[in-house]
Amino acid sequence: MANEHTIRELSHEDRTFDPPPDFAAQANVTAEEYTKAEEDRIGFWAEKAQRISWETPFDEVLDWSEAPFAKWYIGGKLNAAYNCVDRHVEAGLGDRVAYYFEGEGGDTRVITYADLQREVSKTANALVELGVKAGDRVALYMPMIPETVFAMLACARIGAPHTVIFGGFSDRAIADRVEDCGVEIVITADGGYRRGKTNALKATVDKALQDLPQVRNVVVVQRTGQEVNWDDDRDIWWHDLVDRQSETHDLEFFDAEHPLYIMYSSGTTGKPKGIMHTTGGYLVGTSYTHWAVFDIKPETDIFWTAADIGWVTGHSYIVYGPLANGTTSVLYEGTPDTPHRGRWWEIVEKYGVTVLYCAPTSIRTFMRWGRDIPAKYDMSTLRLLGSVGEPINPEAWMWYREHIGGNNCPIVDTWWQTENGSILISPLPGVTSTKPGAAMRALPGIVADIYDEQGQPVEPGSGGYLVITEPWPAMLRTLWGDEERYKKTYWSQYPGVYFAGDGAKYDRDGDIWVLGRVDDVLNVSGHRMSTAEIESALVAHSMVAEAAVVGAQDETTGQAIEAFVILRESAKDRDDAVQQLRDHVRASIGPIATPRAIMVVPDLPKTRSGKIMRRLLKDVAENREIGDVTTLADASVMDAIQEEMRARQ
Ligand code: 6R9
Repeated sequence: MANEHTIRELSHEDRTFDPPPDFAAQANVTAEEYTKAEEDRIGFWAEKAQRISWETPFDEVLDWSEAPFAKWYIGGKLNAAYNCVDRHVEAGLGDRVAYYFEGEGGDTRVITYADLQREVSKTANALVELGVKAGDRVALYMPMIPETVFAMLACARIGAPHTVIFGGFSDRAIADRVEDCGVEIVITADGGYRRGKTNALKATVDKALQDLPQVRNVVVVQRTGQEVNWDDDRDIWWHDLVDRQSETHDLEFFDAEHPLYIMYSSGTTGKPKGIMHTTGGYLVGTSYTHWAVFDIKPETDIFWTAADIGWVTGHSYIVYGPLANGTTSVLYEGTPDTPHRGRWWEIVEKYGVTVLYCAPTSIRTFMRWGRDIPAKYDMSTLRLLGSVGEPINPEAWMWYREHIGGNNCPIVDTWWQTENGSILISPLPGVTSTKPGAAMRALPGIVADIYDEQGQPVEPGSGGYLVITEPWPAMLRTLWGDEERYKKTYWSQYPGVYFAGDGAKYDRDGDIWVLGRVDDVLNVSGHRMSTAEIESALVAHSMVAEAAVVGAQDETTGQAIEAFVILRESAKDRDDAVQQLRDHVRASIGPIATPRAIMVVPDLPKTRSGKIMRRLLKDVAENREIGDVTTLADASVMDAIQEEMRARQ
């Protein structure tokens, strides 16, 4: 029986899917990899480091003597951009395509590794001309265009850590980040394309920098051609600066622990955390996991991470992992419904995408639009599908498998965080028998567990807090300028152990299910439950495309469950829907999980990476002024929900 310190297991999944035999037969990784890593974890990571080219070999794999401050590959020297670009050209692969770029409006560019080498070298020379030195931070506020990759790699090439700010964030968010990490150079564009319209980026940067004279230069890519204000002393067009630079740039090599980038992650409270990654361990982690989890065959695969570069998923699996492995990727600028709802599948068909990696929020959106749309395209090239960012509801997993993967692609549900740098928990596609909705187990070389409040591992069949008990190469090294917060946030709940802040459970077979942020755990009459499982029960109903569940204050039960649902286009009768859904949850989970209220809404509040922001819904459910919305992808969503709420009262 679940006690008050563990999260109750609400659901169980009996469906399992073995890797298709022909897939397993050709897979990069076999089950022996787990045994090898268990026998000698440090030796395993020493071997994996050979995927990377080191100018000076490292003499020690891990120094954990000043835990929780880790050092990996001590004494090693390397250059991240050399590993992602130059070494492939030197190996004779200059003609291989690095990116098929697809603009939202249909403009395209094909960028080979040789092109990439020239563009990155030119951009590096440009940054040097602006006085950027190793260690200086450079901020990027960009659309999803090739120049974003050129700029990131140019920074890496000269040892200047980049901090990429998601192009949807506000001037306030830019100002906070520029100030926190002492940025003096910002790279942006006049604007980007979003849903067929242009959104202003330069204008937002101008506003952000009003009171920040520390920024010496703003480099501006011309993307949309829209009108921009210009400060002659500060602003420079990318084409004026970069185009005239030399196509070669002399490399310098950096220490394995040299900072590669800082990525800000907003907590629910307090100022954003500057998560810092370094060079050697991060490249080893992203390269290895990209190869193992996505079974990458660089000669033949067309890999597509359909995510934003401003999210860690883009850093690790659009840029560093795929390029370190010499992969051909798709880079798509726009939204899935521009100019029509089949855009993604058109891209899969056009480029013959073999491996697709995206977020559950996208899959649920496609479910809402209906299966007829993907059915119109030839997607037979797909051989593997991935999911990241949130728990994937079992029904969304099944839909992905059937309607996108044609029932023969393994699905890897990959759990990790900005802090982790690379995937930590995931099936291995040629090895694992997968279950819809489960991230399954830690990858080889990673040691994860689920603890109760006292720090004891929980038993199969119950839940608690997800922890990583041993350091790993791509882990964050600190929070920029705030070592105390680093220790307190991640290493203080259980001494010496990384606390992820996620709830998780072991199912009866001992496989891991990640249940989302611990702040999202509900407590109804003393029963601790996860929002994810109740949401999955709702999504399992044929009328529902998406659901978000929150715990709202309740005088008798402590908290009561309130659900917000988006109906599928095929489901219309709303009054009847609410009653049916309440009965459905009661029947599938039990009376304890019956929502007090279910509200049908047109959309849900989400972050840039598609995570539902439950705290805003909680504000609505508890009749409060809604909190900070600066990291919301589309702020108008909350207005629509409050409108519905008023109509209901
Ligand atoms: C890569 C990324 C991290 C948080 C993480 C967790 C949630 C990510 C998940 C998942 C369940 C998965 N999360 N992947 N939850 N299953 N496969 O998303 O990084 O933006 O830092 O978010 O996302 O709650 O703690 P980040």
